[in-house]
Amino acid sequence: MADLDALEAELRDAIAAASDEGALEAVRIAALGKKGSVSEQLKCLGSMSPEERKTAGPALNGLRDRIAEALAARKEILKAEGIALRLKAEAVDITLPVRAGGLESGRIHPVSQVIDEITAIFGDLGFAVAEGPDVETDHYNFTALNFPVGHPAREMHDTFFFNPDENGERLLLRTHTSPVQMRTMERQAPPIRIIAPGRTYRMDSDQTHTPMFHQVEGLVIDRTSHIGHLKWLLEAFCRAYFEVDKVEMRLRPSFFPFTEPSMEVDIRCRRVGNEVRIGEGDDWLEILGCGMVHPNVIRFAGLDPDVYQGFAFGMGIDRIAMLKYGMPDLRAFFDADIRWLSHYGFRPLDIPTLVGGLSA
Ligand code: 2NL
Repeated sequence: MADLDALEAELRDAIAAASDEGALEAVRIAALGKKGSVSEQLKCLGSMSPEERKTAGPALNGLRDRIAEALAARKEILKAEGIALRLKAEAVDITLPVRAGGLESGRIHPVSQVIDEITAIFGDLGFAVAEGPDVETDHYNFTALNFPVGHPAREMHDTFFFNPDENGERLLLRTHTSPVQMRTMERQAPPIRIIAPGRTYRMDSDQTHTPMFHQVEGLVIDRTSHIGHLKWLLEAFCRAYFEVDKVEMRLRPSFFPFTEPSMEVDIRCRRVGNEVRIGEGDDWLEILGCGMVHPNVIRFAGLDPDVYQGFAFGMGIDRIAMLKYGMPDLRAFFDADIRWLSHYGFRPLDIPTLVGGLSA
């Protein structure tokens, strides 16, 4: 019989030296496998005398058990090490910082910028922002706004209609944001001070018209607001929006079904190329329409026109964006050309505020 102590020491060295589970398995086969060094010794037991076997048996069985134990222990260690190695190799560093300049490459679209500017101005004056659906009913887009059925004013809007339902009623794409004001009047009690910016749609497409465009309307309803307040408000708005100390305004009589009297507002300007200088020069620039809310509209909203009155105004956002920022072509607004946006767009963190400045 071989020197069992020497064999055990040799096997323990081999187990300790095995650097992965494959190498360890090779050591196990070499020791405890069918033809392994320990197994070969165990085979010798058969040819021993009972006397010899009495001491050799327990010694060999003990060796086999200790080696099996050492193999199992080493296997546990290698398994843990393997997992640790994989975790390290497959780790994803979720703490990676944002690439330098990432925020700088995005741009705010001029329409969004101008909506934010208008919101900052009217927000400061105590107005809330109201929203409503783009897909409207004939009632909210026309009837409730005092467009009589069959009235030519309905045709003026070049409306996109959906197919009629079984009752013959047609939904439509709103042609102005006035339905939002109507819905707000129905929902909340006066005093009401809101602006309604958003997308509007008309079947119109040329150099100065796109089928989808943007409007903002304002509405004030209480017991005493009058044209004097309206005029002051619009002047304050124009000064703030065009970022000038003075504007000169001109009110011209006009017609809208939902206001009476109705007016169009021009401001004094000088044109220099694509840009307009506000408050100087000999030109007049038409910038919005307004008026006192028609008693029929107040009544349609469920309010008593002998108690409540107010005014409303509306303007084209795309148009006043072009005027302020000197953009020559309206259609570029909706071409989704990244070069145009890089040129005319605004930096995301330059959020318009009255104290910080509307446009940086
Ligand atoms: C324009 C003129 C205007 C209104 C919009 C309005 C809304 C309600 C009641 C009364 Cl619910 N009026 N809106 C009033 C006057 C003019 O828009 O030129 N927009 C581009």
